[in-house]
Amino acid sequence: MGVVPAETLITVAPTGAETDKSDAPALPVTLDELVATAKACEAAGAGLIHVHIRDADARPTLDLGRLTDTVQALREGTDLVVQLSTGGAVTDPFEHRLRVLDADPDSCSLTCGTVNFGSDVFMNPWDFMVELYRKTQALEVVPEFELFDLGHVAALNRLLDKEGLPYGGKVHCDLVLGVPGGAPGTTESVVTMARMLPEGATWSATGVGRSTMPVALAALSAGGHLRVGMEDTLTYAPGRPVRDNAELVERAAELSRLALRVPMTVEGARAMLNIKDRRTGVAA
Ligand code: KMH
Ligand code: ZN
Repeated sequence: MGVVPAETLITVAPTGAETDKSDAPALPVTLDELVATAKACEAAGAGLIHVHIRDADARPTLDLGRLTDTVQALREGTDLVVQLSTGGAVTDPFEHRLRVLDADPDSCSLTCGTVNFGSDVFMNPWDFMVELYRKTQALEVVPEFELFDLGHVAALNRLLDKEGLPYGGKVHCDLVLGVPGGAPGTTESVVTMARMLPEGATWSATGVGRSTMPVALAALSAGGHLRVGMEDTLTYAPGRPVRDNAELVERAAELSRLALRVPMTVEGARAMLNIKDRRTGVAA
């Protein structure tokens, strides 16, 4: 796991695909709401935004036109690293998930294996992983490897062995813990999975629901970065709903400072991940 870095990349995942707007009115589901959220989270210390979008009825969608407009709007309104989800919703077909990259994001998620997801199944078979990975390399999009379970870490190592390094040469992972069916959101999961990551990889962690705080504290002490947001967490404290995504970023920034690690700037995030600068067309 190595040395604890002096800075913390804070990723915000503001929307997700699972929560209904009617159950969480603060969930950003329109483009205007998403851009306003992104600006507030950038001001609060976020460096990267993990994006799921919704259609006109606030249902999850991977519509390519909407995704393209979203990337452009976030790029115009913020300097955040724009990461599109290729996980989408559990019902999204593989070809739509592959097509996400055509929206020209800076980064995309790439989940390294199938996992039970409540009473659903989030499908990520090997051949799909490889096809998606090759497309990230061809389009110079930096993948973030989403790891829901220990076997996903083994699959990531196998992917890198067989297919080489990602675009930009940096391996960045996100431990997604506490999903019903995946690794639990505990310090033990954080440490066990982080130890198995490829040498030199950077990683963040997020704990779903009540595991948010244990996972965040474990990640900070183990040298990881933080992902927070309403995709994963709807309750700020027992009995108290999250006000908005920015307050989760503010809490992450405060935790980071308490751990004597400053929130990473967006330029720091771009450098750490070796993001191709699509804002100016200048290669990383
Ligand atoms: N919504 C989940 C089924 C990702 O964004 O890549 C998948 C997910 C992972 O959220
Ligand atoms: Zn997601």
